[in-house]
Amino acid sequence: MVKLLESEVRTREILGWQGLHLFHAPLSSCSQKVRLFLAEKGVAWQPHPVNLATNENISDYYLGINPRGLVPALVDDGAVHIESNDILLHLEERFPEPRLIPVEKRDLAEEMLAREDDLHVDIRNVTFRFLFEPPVAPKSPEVLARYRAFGAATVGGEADTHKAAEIAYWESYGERRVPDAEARRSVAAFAAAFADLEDRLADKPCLLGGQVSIVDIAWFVYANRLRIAGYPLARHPALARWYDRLMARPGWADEVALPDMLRPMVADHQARLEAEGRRLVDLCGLAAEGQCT
Ligand SMILES: N[C@@H](CCC(=O)N[C@@H](CS)C(=O)NCC(=O)O)C(=O)O
Repeated sequence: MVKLLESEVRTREILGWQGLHLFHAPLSSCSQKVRLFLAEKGVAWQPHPVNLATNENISDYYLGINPRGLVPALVDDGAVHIESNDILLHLEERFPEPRLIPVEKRDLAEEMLAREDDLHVDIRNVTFRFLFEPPVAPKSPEVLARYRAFGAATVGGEADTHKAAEIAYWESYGERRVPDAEARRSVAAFAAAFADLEDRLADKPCLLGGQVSIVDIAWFVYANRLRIAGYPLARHPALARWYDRLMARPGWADEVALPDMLRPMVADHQARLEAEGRRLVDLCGLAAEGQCT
């Protein structure tokens, strides 16, 4: 699990914080996952919203908490945990009831979470292509210089490569945006993952069996993002039914709904894509399914 050493926490004030504090952002899929998990556990937590649009995550303060500059980050009685799936595993240990990882399925759960994490660049591609398009240089040279300069160079005592990968992504973003081939590849990666989930759901209501688990939470967030992006979930009937059942659980639909302030931007973007014949279904040669948002 990715936990920072105390010496790596440069924003020292948080070391004295008691209870659960979550640094998160509304539309961040990884934050949605952790918030849903906490709601299912019925645990109280203190929110610390981080504005990604203004690069608040690339501040001395936040990089002093998560040197990777990513949300979410959990501060639990002064200890910093990063990486959403590791945060969930930590929370499951800390608050075992209700169980969200069946004990006998822990290995499978970790494997399915790892597969979900592997698709993180793909969810970003889908978001930046089919929900909205960030400006050409969402992170200016000054912001990137800050990114390089602040925060610990190690995470959990080990030299960290994640920050360099993030910086490389943002440095080249302006030239490439999300090219057609990359968008198609990302959607195909989700289509393959959904086909696998479809098989798993053939004989059970949830991905690990009869009860909602950590794996349902994680994949629900991705299924929802793809649906909003215009992916026809009905291509996978059992998955679509599973999704509808989860949407009906108290609080789930609200958690993953597009924030009101983003709705006009997404609607404009998707109207433009439709007019240009560049929606997700057009680009990927899929049959459309009703309204995307
Ligand atoms: N593997 C990380 C990925 C975290 C991540 O990439 N978070 C995104 C939001 S979903 C972020 O903070 N992006 C920073 C930015 O947009 O500048 C995790 O699971 O926590």
